[in-house]
Amino acid sequence: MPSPAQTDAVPPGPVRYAREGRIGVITVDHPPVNAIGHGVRSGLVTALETGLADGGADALLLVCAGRTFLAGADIREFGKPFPPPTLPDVVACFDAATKPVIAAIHGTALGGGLEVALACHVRVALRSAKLGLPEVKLGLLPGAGGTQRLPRLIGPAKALDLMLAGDPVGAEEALALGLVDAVEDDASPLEAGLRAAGRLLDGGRVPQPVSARIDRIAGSDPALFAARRADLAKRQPHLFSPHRIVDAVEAAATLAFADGTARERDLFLACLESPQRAGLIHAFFAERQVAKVPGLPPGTPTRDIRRVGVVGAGTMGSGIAMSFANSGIPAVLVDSTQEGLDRGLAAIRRNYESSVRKGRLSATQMEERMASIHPTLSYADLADADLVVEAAFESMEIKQTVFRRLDGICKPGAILATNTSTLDVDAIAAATGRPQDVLGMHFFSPANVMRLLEVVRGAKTSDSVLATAMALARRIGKVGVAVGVCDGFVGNRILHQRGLEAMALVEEGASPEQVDRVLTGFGFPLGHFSMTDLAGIDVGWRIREERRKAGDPEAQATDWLDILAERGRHGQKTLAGVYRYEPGSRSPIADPAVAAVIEEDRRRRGIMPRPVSNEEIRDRCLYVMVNEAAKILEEGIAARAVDIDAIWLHGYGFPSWRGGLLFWADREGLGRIAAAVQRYHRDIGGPRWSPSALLLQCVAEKRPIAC
Ligand code: 3H9
Repeated sequence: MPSPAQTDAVPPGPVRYAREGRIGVITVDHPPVNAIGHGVRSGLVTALETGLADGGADALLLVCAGRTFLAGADIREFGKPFPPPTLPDVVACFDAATKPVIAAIHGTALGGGLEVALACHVRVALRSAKLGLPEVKLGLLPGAGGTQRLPRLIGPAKALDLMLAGDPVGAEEALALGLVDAVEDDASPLEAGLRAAGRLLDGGRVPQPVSARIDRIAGSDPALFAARRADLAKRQPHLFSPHRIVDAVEAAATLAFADGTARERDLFLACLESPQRAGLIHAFFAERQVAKVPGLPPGTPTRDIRRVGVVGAGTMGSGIAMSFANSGIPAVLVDSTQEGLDRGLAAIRRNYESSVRKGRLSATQMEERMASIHPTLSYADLADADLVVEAAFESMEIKQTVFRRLDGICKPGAILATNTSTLDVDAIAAATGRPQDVLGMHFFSPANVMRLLEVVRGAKTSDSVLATAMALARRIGKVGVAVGVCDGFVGNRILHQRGLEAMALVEEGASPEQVDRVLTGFGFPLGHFSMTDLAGIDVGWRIREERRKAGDPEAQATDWLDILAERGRHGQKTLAGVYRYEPGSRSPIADPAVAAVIEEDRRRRGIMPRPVSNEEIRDRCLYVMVNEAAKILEEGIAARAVDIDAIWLHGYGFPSWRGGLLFWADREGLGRIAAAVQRYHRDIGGPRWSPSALLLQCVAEKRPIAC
């Protein structure tokens, strides 16, 4: 189909108008994702006015060029003044159009983009399109009429489901919901839109604007809103915008359209002003920024990864193999015993079966994924792997032996990665004759679920190996963050310091439950000790044993956690750790037996317990993390504050609405943090409280550490 001829009526810009027969075509062309910034907003209004004035156009079609329909408001503009026309102004112009307007959707129609489409008379989507209102993930609500129009189209209950989850739905589901009027087999959006416009004109019946429809909201049950509020109070007590979404949808169901829209505007502005909005938008850009590694030129050649190997079929190795299988990359899974291999495969199958039961995976997909994991006892099967991830026991001796073996078997150019969480990647690389091809790929448990991947660059790792691992991370749906070599890298190094502080607080008189309550109150999904139970106390115990052997001064004394581990209390997996667990439940229950072990440990050390305030727990647990993060930046182990923020957001459940550890630290006040660090250094001591020079420098220069 020829592309519409350009008229001279609208000057070149991100939006153009042209006519195709009886249809006036408005095309938005604003790469990469057609975000609705100021230029697009004014272009849309001008193009719409041109189309309405064009005597040859009986209907108007809105389409987008490039890979997607409008991806929403331009997020970079939030927090700055919005020059008119605002997005609600644009949407109002479409709503009031005196000719039928059709939106043809491809790629993703998100947020304000979907809201523009909702103000059109008809929506047609390509079968591959996705539609959603993800504003809640940015601490916002749909603020361009979405909270008022969507309930009018699909009913308040479904509208709340969509807006509170923020996840997009596919075109078929959108059709079933009534969100779109037709789904077209994949053609160009222009072709699909012109076909739909032709049908509309031939049929002669133009649907009412969505704003005028009331059948889906008439007689809405007020109990719906009360139930949603109660559910949010339980599930997302910290979050601001979901509650405002319920208020706005209730307004749609109870007020006239104009009044509901005014209410939406007030609620949107309240969200816009909230610190949570700033935090969540920082988190959004952090995820994208970390993909660009400083010093790694864009376009660095990457190696082709078609087939991978995983060494070790334990919890980590099985999860890593699943991560690859889930992305269509076949994996050879090697273990040293048949028993280990069987156990790993059984765990993988159980995991997939549970996804099938929950409807997240079809039985056929499960079998395809199982078939793409090739179990073997023979290292020789790794000969043609393009990349091998070693996930053996956390012991330098074992890892060096594995790497020596891999070096002898793997083809030249294969990348050899270690999943170590604490050991020296350079020492592991030195066991091979190809240290340039070695790096760390540190997955987080459960590896098939957690999005973080620390990509550890060794002293000799080549640019192309690093670039390949970063690209692979994206391909398997992970957030890859490049870090340097040090004990624990970035995430676990900070976690280790928090762990020492949490232990010290318990020794001084706090209970593990109190420490955990303070951390979950801050917004972490799990407290420190619940997380220890989840990871397994034996893992940390083994690491502490390595540290003790290595003579680390902070890890020498056996503590009450070691005593629990020695007594077989290894955490959730043994139904007993710092807490106890009922079979089949993950809910921690405080255990007097553990309180007795702690008490005994205090007596042994001659410590008289004292009451510890929640505020002290909060400050000590968080400030010790900030101090360590600043040292990591100082040493260049992380290149930017945003890398540390992304690591804690995606690997350790740092509350995304707080933006990230260092983003939060700036808002908490670096001066306050530095003063406390210096005080704790004096009163508590230990290397973890020695103040970071960078932290003190930022305070002296009155500059933020993050942004
Ligand atoms: C909203 O609409 C509010 C309204 O209700 C009310 C207003 C009054 N703005 O993710 P990618 C950039 S709130 C600015 O790698 P993909 C992104 O940073 C908005 N920039 O691509 C990156 O830049 P860079 C609701 C944006 O193909 C580049 O585009 N909408 C925006 O993997 C490529 O992004 C959303 O929340 C934006 N809206 O995924 C949608 N979106 O190259 C947010 C992207 O410099 N966006 N960028 O790093 C997405 O979910 C994904 O980007 C999308 C494409 C699925 C569209």
